[in-house]
Amino acid sequence: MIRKITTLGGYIREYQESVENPKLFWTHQAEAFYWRKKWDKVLDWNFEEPSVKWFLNGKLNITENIFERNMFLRKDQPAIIWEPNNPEEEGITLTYEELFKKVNQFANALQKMGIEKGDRVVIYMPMIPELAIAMLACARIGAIHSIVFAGFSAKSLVERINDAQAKMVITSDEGYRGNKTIQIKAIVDESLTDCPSVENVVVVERTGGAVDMKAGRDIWWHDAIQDMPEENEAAEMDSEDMLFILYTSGSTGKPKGIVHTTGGYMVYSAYTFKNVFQYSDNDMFFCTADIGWITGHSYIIYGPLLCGAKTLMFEGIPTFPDEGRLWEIVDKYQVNQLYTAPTALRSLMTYGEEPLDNKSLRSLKVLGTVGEPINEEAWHWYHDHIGKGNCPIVDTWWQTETGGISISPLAGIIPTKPSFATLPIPGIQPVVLDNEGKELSGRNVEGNLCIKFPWPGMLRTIYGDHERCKNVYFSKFKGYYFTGDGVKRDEDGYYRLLGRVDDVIVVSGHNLGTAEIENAINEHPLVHESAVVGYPHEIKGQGIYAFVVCSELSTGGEEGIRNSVIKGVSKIISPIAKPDRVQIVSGLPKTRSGKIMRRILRKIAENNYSDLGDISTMLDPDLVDEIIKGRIG
Ligand code: 7RM
Repeated sequence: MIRKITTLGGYIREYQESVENPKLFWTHQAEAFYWRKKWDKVLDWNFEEPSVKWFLNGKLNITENIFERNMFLRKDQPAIIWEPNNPEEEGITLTYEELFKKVNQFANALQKMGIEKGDRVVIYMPMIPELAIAMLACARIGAIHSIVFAGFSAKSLVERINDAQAKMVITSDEGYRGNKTIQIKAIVDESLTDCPSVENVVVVERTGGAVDMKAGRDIWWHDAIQDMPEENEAAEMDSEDMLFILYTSGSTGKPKGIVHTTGGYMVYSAYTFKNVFQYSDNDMFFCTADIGWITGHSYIIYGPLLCGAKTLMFEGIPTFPDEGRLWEIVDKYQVNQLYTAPTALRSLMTYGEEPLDNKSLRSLKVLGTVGEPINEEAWHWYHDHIGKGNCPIVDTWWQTETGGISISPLAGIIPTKPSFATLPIPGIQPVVLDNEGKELSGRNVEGNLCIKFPWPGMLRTIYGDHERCKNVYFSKFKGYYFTGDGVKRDEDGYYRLLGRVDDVIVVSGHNLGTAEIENAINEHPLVHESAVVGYPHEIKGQGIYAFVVCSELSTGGEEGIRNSVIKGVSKIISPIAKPDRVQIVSGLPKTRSGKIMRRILRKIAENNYSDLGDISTMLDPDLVDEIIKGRIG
């Protein structure tokens, strides 16, 4: 069992230990797991190549740590609780034993179809239990899963399948999302005309909608598992064998296949899950992310299941059939920990408190956020209306590349402060570097967030392109892992994330983080959300361009809002941070995971939008034309 930190003193002690003797610290954590053969060296690393190896020559299987290790205590305990898109449809609960059998059965099916250790399998599926089963079955037999969020286009899917040279795609006929039905298999079919490496496609029947099945290539899931035994001997994996590849968009357009390996990722995802959320036996944990993102990998599946937790998996969206859906789910399953994104909160806030009217929400103990800075207004709304003032908020900073939460309060242990991710997780050694690479020590400093010592959950490489991994993360600041984020360490030693460093605006020599300005703008009562970018300005070097989404227009109309937004920023931060241009828009261009695409807005603000680059990950591409039409300047 992973030990849980329970007091602030405990955190301080454990953090110190993790810095003074990281190898010993992680040895203790790793010993909580079942290893077929123990490692003979804890860590081997250098950040120049880079090369990072944890628990060297240790042999294990991550699913043995989820199933065999939990079976004695939790055989009949729910593992995955699945809530369908349509609340009228019945949900599904899989106990540890039931899930284990299904994973084994599908693992056997994969092997029968010729999938071997090391083969890449792309999973392109809606949020249904088979997605979890498929992913764990891959891990069971040592195949490398690469999950692609089922909202991605055929073109994005092709790019990922080909980069990974996947031998198989696992998908479903269609998917439900709110009141829409998504043609998932049709997108796979369209993609596969350009993917010669794929030999087979396994198709889960979700909706029963008509699909084309290509003879010799496509096979139904229910046929594939026919007569398959419910036992499967787990493949013996080396600690540093690849567990999965997960693609994340890069600044140059071509997605990066982030590689995570078995031993380190296992230890790190479980350790952070238990400690950050302070999960206790029998709690119900609900992470609203899609498993297609790292948040879903680490905190719907691996972290919770490794800890023997009950993890809720939701197929639908927060606004279907109405805006109270998330809160209804919290009450229905008596959720104890809720983990979601600020963007979801900001959009739910716009419906006011009415969707909360007949909801209790009293089961909640911990609230979490991830993905972007949470502005103070959303923080307070979450705290007051969802947590009823009783639940600590963990603002968790991390990345696909870090594998798990890296800077965050431990719930109820580290005192929180709105819009601060607070302190590093034990084992994480963050540093603030100036642009010349000098470490800024002490309090009240601001600069580039880097990490100076390896941790078990960190990426090992970019699949097929180690040179790119080196260039992106290990070259700008020699000897450090560079996160790409700007950060401030305040007078309490707390970390506040300031957005991507390429989002810094330099106005008349002053460095301003976009997040800080956006925060100030969002305090305006009529502002729903905003995005700030820089544009070339003759006098100041860069001017500040704000795109603002309003819930309604005040009596003064657009002009009134513009003026009050500018006044507000001036008062909250300083007149230096005053936006030069404020454009009211109906929405912001976002990725499907909810991140604002500032790259696009920057080009529009710079009046240079003939080539916007890859916009295939954008949620609502129609917005772009509207924003260009309303452009100021
Ligand atoms: C987990 C995830 C990573 C980027 C990261 C940041 C931003 C994530 C926070 C945050 C401020 C947070 N992985 N980010 N969490 N910024 N506060 N709590 O989102 O690979 O998709 O994105 O997201 O810029 O570098 S990710």
